[in-house]
Amino acid sequence: MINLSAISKNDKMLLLAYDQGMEHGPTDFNDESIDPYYILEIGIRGGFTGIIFQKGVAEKYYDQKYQQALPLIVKLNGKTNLVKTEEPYSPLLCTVDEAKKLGAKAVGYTVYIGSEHEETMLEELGKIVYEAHNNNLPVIGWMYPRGKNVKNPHDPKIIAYSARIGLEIGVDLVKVFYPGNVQKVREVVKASGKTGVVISGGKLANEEEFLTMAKNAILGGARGLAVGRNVWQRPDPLIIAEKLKKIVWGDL
Ligand code: FBP
Repeated sequence: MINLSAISKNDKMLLLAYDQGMEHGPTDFNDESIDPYYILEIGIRGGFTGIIFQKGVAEKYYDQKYQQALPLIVKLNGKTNLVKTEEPYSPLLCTVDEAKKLGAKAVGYTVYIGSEHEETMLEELGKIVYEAHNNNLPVIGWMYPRGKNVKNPHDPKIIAYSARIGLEIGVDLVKVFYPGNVQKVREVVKASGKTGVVISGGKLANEEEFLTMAKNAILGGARGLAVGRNVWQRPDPLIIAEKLKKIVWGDL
């Protein structure tokens, strides 16, 4: 089994997502967060166990200084939000080999479970798992239910199904939506078996709500969190990072 130790601490992880420039565009950013160096500093000073970039940002900003202190996760596929299709597909933009050369300690790939293009994404992910594991790199599956076949992407049963697909296809970690409470997180964790679970952040939420979600995720057995906007869209990201660290590493 592939080891997740390169992107975790004591088996738990706090990952900082910063691929939103591709997925949503600069409207997610302000004058500070538009700069990848600002995010890298949050990653290091906030004690994150990994930073998630698309390959272009990784190539231009993941300088040596960061390579020592903050593990890189390269997101291999991506899409914009300009094409308003009901059936999303996220094409492969980077190979495992390129990610490895950029210094990645893990790779990520989004599957829109339920989309009419699901089969293409599952096929691509299957190949990525093979290549990444041959290179001893863990794979994180962004398992996001989407498309007109999915009535409610936040239905805990659909989230558990998405997590299970991650186990079936061989990813080492699934990044899934928060299913709503501790018991539902437990069910998702159970469905994903030996594949670990990290919970996604979503749009900037009220701090209390966000921290409750984080606590429930950990209490339910998730291995950690993979969040972006709820950290770097706040005026002081290091304060929320401190609170998240306490939750993830045991001070509930
Ligand atoms: P956030 O914590 O900011 O939601 O980031 C998590 C993430 O999965 C990112 O990696 C990705 O860019 C974004 O959400 C995609 O969001 P959506 O699919 O809802 O547009």
